[in-house]
Amino acid sequence: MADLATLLGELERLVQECATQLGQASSSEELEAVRVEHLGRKGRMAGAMSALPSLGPEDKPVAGRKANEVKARLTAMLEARQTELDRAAEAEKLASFDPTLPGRTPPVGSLHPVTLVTREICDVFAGLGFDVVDGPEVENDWYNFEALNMPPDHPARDMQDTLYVTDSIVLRTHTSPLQVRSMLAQKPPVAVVAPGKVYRRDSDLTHTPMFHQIEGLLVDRKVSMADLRGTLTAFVRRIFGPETNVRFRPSFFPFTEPSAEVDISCVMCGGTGHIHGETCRVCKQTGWVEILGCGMVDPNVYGFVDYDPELYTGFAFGLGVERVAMLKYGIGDLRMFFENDVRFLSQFS
Ligand code: 2NL
Repeated sequence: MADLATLLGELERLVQECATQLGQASSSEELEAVRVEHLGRKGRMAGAMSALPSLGPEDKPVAGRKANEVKARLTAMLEARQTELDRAAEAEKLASFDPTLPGRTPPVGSLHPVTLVTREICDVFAGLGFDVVDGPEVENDWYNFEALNMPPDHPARDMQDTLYVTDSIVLRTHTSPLQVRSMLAQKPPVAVVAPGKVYRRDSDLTHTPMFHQIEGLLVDRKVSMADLRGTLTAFVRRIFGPETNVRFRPSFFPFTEPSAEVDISCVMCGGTGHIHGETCRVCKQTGWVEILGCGMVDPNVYGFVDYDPELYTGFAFGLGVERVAMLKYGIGDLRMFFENDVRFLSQFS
């Protein structure tokens, strides 16, 4: 016959010893070992309880109650110690790094200078009431040449200059076809700017087979050369600064009459031709740099889009985006735009 007092004593000792061991346990693994030793299926608790059946009938409920109480205390002790260990581990983790350090900035990328300049130019014209249009880069030759007063025998249509897809389909050589499409789609007044990629059969230090152009067109009653001069002067001063001077030189394009090329006072030397006592490399000492071509829309063009040339006049212009970007940012080499070297590109964000 087992003795109740011995059993109760054993249970109480178990609690004491568990407490001592828990104080020394310093990891989850050690904690688990303590739990198994005391509460496991073959542990000390189970061992002590094996004496229960041989207790007297009046002692059994007393021992049973004590056993439940001890079990609850052991469980609570184990949990409390686990929480303590978790906290200590967390504190150690926090102490091992400095949360006030700045962190690593991921590379976020930036817009290509051609994109930036395209947007800037289109924004200026949008502010003047122009619509921004786009359309196909592969064009029927009617839109690219015929409707622009360039008949089949025109020299610019030569295989030497144009990238042909078939006999009558080309990679657009300018964005003018977008403006032809705009005129076919609506009656005057039309005011559009057409940015986009254009293609020419040309490749050397200063020419790439693909480059970016922006063309503009305004057609209405009584549009004059003075409107052209005023609009382009305002535009140039918005892009290159209010001190920029402008001059118009007579020129020729098949789709405008009269035609002109526009120079601006050199962005590098301010029009003096010299910089830091040396001749300016940008304007080659002339004080001027060419920025765009323009003119009054040739009346022949109106015939192709069914506008009455007696009623309407208009102006048009075209410029190369890479060229504007080179002047604006002082980039000396056209190839920079196409190499996509991040050290170059990241300077324009
Ligand atoms: C340049 C300058 C230019 C145009 C483009 C144009 C468009 C239509 C009608 C008339 Cl739909 N003209 N565009 C006009 C003048 C100059 O580009 O340097 N081009 C080679």
